[in-house]
Amino acid sequence: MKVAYEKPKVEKTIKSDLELTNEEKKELYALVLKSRMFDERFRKLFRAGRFAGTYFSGVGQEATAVVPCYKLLPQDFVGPSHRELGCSIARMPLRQIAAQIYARSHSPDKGKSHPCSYGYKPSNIITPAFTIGAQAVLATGVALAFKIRKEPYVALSFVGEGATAHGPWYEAVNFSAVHKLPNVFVVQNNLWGESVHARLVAAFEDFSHRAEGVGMFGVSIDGNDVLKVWETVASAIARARHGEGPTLIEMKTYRWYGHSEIDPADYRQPEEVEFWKKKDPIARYEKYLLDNRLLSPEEKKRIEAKLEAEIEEAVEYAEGGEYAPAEWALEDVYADFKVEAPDR
Ligand SMILES: Cc1ncc(C[n+]2csc(CCOP(=O)(O)OP(=O)(O)O)c2C)c(N)n1
Repeated sequence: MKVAYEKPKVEKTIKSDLELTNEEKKELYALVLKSRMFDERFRKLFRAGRFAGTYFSGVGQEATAVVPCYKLLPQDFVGPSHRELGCSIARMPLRQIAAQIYARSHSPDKGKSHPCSYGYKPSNIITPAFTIGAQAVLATGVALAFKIRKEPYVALSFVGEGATAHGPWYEAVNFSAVHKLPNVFVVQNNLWGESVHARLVAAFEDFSHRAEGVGMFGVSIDGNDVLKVWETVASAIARARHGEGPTLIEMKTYRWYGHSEIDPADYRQPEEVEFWKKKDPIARYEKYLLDNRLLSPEEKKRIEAKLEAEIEEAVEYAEGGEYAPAEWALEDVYADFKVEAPDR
């Protein structure tokens, strides 16, 4: 089969983005806050019975998902897991996210997936497979294609620490290391995989050790420090774009609520939750911006009001939609393309 492939045109030089401008720092603040406000609103909507299924909140770990996706190129690939609302907040219209959670037919997946499966083709976000760790396998395959096609793009994947104990994730990471692929593997260590503590998943504390076993560069950072996450991810992305291979980044963080909204999370001690709430990534970043006069209290209020209105508009959009008709169930299951017999 011959595939006519046209190399896309992109700027050859990638602006060195390790330093954020003051405007960008503020933009990033508005994005992490958007993730927090949207997430808290949707927890309430679920509890009020406004949509079905369940809801996976990422409150407390927003920096680990929003920040890596800030300023990616549209062609870059993002493989989120179930808790990565933040990736989509950075790369997808809010109303499309809301419609996805409500499983309405005008959502990008036409209302066919489980809530929190925020796939969005226009910005290369793959829908989470719900087999935890699977997005690392997909991201590795995509990164291999980028390398073969000599394209300067990167493929990011996101998993919790629990998923790193699964074979497919490890195989993907190993393959990427061997072939020096343009991947960034984010591991969000929020201490718990459902009710299983990280101690029962690995015999070490720092999940960046997983990188050593495959000969990959790995680093463990405070995932609740917005600028640290930025700096680490931006340099990993720059390395990947310049053919220097993949990076594994463990981000230490915490989910404030249960695994999903139907989990009371009573396997955790209240002191642990309180300890981590004091490390709130958004409050810390906000303090940094206010202390350095990069943000004023008035601007903060204006941003909040704007976000509130945007979220309400997204809820209205979702609630105004219909469920998908039953006959759609078998559509979009197989790709519709013709395979030509190879010349012999
Ligand atoms: C292969 C597989 N096993 C089990 C599950 C059920 N499951 C869904 S999420 C989850 C916990 C994942 O924990 P972690 O990877 O640490 O991510 P977190 O939920 O903490 O973000 C489990 C066990 C699944 N989806 N896929």
